[in-house]
Amino acid sequence: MVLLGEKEFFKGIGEIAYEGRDSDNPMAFKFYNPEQKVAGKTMREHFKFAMAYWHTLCGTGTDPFGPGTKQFPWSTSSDPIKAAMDKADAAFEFATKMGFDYYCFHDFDLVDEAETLSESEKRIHKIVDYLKQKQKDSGIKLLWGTANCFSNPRYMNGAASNPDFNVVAHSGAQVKIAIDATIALNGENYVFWGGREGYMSLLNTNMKLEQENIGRFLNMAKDYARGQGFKGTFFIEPKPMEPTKHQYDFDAATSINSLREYGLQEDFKLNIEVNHATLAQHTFQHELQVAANAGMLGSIDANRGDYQNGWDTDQFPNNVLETAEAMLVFLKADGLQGGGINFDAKTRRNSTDLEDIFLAHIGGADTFARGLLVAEAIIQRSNYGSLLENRYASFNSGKGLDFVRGNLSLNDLYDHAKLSGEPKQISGKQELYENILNQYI
Ligand code: XLS
Ligand code: NI
Ligand code: NI
Repeated sequence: MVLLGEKEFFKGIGEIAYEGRDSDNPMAFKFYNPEQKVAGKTMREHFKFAMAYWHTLCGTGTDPFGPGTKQFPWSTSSDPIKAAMDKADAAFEFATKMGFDYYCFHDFDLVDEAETLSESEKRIHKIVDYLKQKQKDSGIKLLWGTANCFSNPRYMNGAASNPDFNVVAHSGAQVKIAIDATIALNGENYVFWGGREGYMSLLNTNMKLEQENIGRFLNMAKDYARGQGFKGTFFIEPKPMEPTKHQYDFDAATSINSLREYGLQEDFKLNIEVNHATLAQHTFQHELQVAANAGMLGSIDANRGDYQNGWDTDQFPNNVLETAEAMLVFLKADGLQGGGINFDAKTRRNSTDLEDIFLAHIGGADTFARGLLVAEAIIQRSNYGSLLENRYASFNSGKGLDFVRGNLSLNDLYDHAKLSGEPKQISGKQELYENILNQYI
């Protein structure tokens, strides 16, 4: 049963069902079958799909060349609380119809920011009460909350990294309120994407102080949330550039290093976004692997970029080949720690029908489902696992094993090399691996 508020916003659209790959129904899943078990867990459990409030409910299609193109029927009231409640009704109607168990938001996606901090806080409290009821009625949960400390002009020089302490404090207040909201809604995680934490010119920047301040700030936020009983995980979402030229959380490796430097490695993990990975000149799977290696693969922002463009186009995922490769990493890492997969993606500016939002999410969910099925098949049915293992077989016995155990010195390597002579050439067989991947698509 679809639980609705006073009105139905997505008229004529029912619950999206799994109909299998032969279905011609555009409003049905072809691969995402929530209850189907893959590698020991249902798809629903693996993915924990979430609706991203900002794109889905607030993204009207503005770009640098023109205003929004989409008239959302939930944003019509001039009363901010009424408008926020309508938006929440639309959000929960959408997630319910999609069969998604989660949603995620920035503070001011929920309700418009007011003139003063206290008035904004009051508004957030009101809408949080409303959302509590919506969560209760629908069973939909909060995957994570976050604070938008980058859109308001006051953050033009950064938030926690701002050269002015007054702005740092303001963002602290905003993060406190957003953490309170996340806890009140039983949010499972809390995200920090360093919106404008970075710089445009080194000439006017004290990089060391800015980064140290971020470390202090994140520790304060963590201590506050833990003090309030928050048990969830904090995520850093790396991104190399845009809006600033040099973002401090450039990529997974950089962010992991910062977290260790700040002493936050026990409480924080990473939220990896596909398009941020590609902007950093990495692949999505590379970033997942880096996070997994550090035990920090926390959550995923699903989308894709455009390889001919250099910005965060936030398109919906549709590349099965790349997603399958990413799902190989995902399955081998035993999935995500605490997080899920939210669609941090927007329909194109000229996709103006309300149903386009459904079509986009259906395609995104199907892409991940198909990728997961391919990855499972490769792991279970092909010789991929043994091929990869054999590539490193020299470390399983003899001197190689001694090396891995840390029992050799540089002199031991010297002796070994002298004894064993020129190493035999061993092919990397990349094309074979690529063919296996293709075979299971
Ligand atoms: C922007 C980010 C943002 C975060 C949440 O590029 O992806 O949407 O996910 O603040
Ligand atoms: Ni994101
Ligand atoms: Ni992004």
